[in-house]
Amino acid sequence: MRGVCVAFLSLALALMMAPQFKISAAVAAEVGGKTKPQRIILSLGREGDRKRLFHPSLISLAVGRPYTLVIENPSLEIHEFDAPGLVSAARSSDVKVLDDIGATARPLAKIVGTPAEIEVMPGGTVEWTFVPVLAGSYDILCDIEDQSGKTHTAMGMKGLITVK
Ligand SMILES: [Cu+2]
Repeated sequence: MRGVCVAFLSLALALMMAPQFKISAAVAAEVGGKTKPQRIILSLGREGDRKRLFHPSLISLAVGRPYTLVIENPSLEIHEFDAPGLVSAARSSDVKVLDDIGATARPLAKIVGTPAEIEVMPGGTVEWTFVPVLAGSYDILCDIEDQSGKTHTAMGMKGLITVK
């Protein structure tokens, strides 16, 4: 009987030390907001033009760490940040809508919870604060269409967020 108890305790201990439990604890701590989120600026298009691109187009994140993705639109047209894979692989904190780009931007609204798609008007910024909880590679798309009905992503506006 004692041997069974020891074996059970060892198994329980081994399970608690397993990597997935460590990640869960780390994620729980970060979702609790103990660490200041790392800010990453993602530009939708470029200042003053109509190029359809994400800049940068490759972003690397770590599981269990908090981030604020600062999604700016300095271009002349509306763009979208659509990353459904990442959104469902992240614990969202909130989404902040700002009236401008850069240090002088003032918040207009804050939405608590998970964003589906984020559209940003020219000259605006949206800050999404979240903790990635699942490793993987997640596409970023822009489904805004031009007059011909072609999406910006079909014209080359795509990016990739890798979570390790
Ligand atoms: Cu676009």
